[in-house]
Amino acid sequence: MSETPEGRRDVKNHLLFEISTEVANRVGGIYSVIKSKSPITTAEYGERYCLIGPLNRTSVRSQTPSRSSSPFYRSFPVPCSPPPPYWHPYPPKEATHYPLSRPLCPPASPLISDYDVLTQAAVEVEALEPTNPALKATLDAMSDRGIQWLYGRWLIDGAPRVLLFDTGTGYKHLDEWKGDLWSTAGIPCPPGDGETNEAVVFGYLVAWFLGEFVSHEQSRAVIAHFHEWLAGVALPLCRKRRIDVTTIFTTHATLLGRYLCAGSVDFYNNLQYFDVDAEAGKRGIYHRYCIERAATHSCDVFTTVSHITAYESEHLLKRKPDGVLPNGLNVVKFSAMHEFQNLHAQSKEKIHDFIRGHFYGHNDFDLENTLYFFTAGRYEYRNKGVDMFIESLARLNHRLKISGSKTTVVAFIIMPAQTHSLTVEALKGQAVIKALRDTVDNIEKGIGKRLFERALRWHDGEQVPAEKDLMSNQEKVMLKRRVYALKRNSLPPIVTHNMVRDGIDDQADPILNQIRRVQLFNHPSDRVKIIFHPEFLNSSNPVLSLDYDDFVRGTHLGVFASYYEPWGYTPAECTVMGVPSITTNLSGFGCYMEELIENASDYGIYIVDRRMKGVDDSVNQLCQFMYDFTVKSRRQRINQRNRTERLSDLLDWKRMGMEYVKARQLALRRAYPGSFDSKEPFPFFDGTEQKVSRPLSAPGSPRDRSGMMTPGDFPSLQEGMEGLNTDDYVSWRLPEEEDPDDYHFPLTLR
Ligand code: G6P
Ligand code: 1S3
Repeated sequence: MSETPEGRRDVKNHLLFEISTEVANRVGGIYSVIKSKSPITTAEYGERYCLIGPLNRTSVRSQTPSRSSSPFYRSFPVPCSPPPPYWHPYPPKEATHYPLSRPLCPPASPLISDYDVLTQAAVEVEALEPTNPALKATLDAMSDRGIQWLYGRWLIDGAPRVLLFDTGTGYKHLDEWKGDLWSTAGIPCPPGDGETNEAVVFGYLVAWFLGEFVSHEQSRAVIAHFHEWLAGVALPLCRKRRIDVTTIFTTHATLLGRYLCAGSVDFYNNLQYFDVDAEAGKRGIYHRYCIERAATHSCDVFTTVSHITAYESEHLLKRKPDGVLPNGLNVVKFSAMHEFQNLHAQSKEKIHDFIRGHFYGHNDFDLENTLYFFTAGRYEYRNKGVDMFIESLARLNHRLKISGSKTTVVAFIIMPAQTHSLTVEALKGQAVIKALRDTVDNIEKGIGKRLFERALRWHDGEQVPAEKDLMSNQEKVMLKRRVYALKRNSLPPIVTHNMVRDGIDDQADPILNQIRRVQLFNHPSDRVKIIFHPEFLNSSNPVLSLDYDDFVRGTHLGVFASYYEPWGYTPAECTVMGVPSITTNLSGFGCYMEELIENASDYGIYIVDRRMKGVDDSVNQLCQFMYDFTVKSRRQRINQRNRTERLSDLLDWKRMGMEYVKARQLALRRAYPGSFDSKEPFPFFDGTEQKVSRPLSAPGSPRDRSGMMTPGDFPSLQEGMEGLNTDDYVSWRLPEEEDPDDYHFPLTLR
């Protein structure tokens, strides 16, 4: 990468473009990454930051991307097809009407109907007129060639600027671009792969934009940060066309990793032996693999999200990442510790309500002595460890039974699959319980009224009214009818929805089949009950009316026994909500926590060894973790939740974001070495007002890690970092444990 003939580009006030197909497009984990990272990135860059994505009209219109309708699903190699393409625990947001202050730029053509744009803008983006001259000139030039786009503010925390290209307006060049990709980069694009076509069109539009933009903006350096192979086509183009930008590529998983793990391959022990081209070819993804590998080798700085995926990338993509950029979260702290504990109790009460309905006629277990476990994620049966979860639940059931435990575990599986409706039983359960509650409320009111009236007329020497006289005959009949309605000849159902798999019924569903195999049928004698909710959680759901966050808060333990999990947001989300979780040492999150905390299980992070142990031993370890959890007293659970919640600063972007800073620093230094004097500190931030605030820092920790580096440290990311003040990010330590007696325990403690 050369510097401009006119002189050096200003690296200090450089511009940052972040490119992903999940910008303002709720699809999966990458959406969570860029959305939750937005506040710290906009705080650092302000107007110098812009996200680039496709204008995904189809998914915008339907609000819920589906495999067939969304051009930007990542296809999954799941043998138990067809799962929903993307999963995220949060259901799509309700559309809130947002006034469009400006028209779409350029004026809308029939290709983007007002309806489409209004819906997109209404949900996520407020349209803006570009004011930056270089941006305006570039977009005008693209408009003149018939490319449509939407520029505006993404209506999320930080309100970053976004530029969404309507890929539909670029399809007229598809054949030409496919030919060019073959002749310039040797990447083949067979016909009939819509996902790759989208990636090609989007990639060419982005490369076009960047090339044009840097010809107008000649004074400042530009960093283009690409996420995942779907956004990666532009990378070889930038390199071949010698576009004067510096590039970063972050892969959030590898294509081959997903495909191989979903099969029955001993993935981790054979990583270095796979014939990657042949494996990609066998699975019909050779051309996609070529794009991913070209992106990996064309970028200035190559990164991934965890060390385990870095290792995988080194072998499957044949380049050792320069660093690891782990995923963070926007941590919202409550002013007092007990607030999140209260939220747990409130949400748990709502789950109790659901359970009363679901188990009507079989409410023979004590809810005060019931624990809620759950797993959640995209329906990747083996990769997300559902197979192991169900097997270990069966063993847990056996152990609880033989130990004579009074504890009941209700295990939820929240994994969207193909369904066509809620089951009649699920709806009926909630209805009969509601009717019973209404009747009891009415009787209660009637009894209260009668008691009051009789007490008013009470005279000396009279008996106080007897309870049996307070209930009218009509009320007794009503109550009997409600109680009889609770009779049920069948066991409480496992699944809340009618499932369709491969167009037939639920016979082919791997989760249901394994539940059948281990015979966890919600029998009264079972100490472990299972509920499979194959849908997003949503507070407007008539059966389990809770949003995902509220549901998680109300549970006791999240279980994520993943086999393939580059990072894994689900256990991280549990942690910041103070909910203990079980993860594995094959997940990026699990490895990170294991590395950082000596006695992780004390802090509510249990890590199953799926690396060194055989499958059976891992299942037993998982079962043991769950069993140990069931014997904790309420007080122990409360204490553990407090400790779990205190880990949340570890996952805050204020700390994790440092790795992104380092990657950008490295990219600039690689592209513009002459602009840096290694002896002088690199003036990273413009001024103190843009500095990311100091994370919680208190003395003492389970392991003395003072002076520790941040989680992604790789030697190359440290290149030229001597002068960079990283104190604000790296001086984090686990806060001192407070005296448990500081916490006000309720009287109901066991
Ligand atoms: C929170 C609430 C307590 C409640 C407890 C139940 O700590 O503040 O009032 O007793 O949760 O905990 P458990 O683990 O039994 O759901
Ligand atoms: C990927 O999404 P996934 O669920 O397909 O990217 C996420 C964000 O980096 C990551 O957390 C997850 O493990 C990956 O698998």
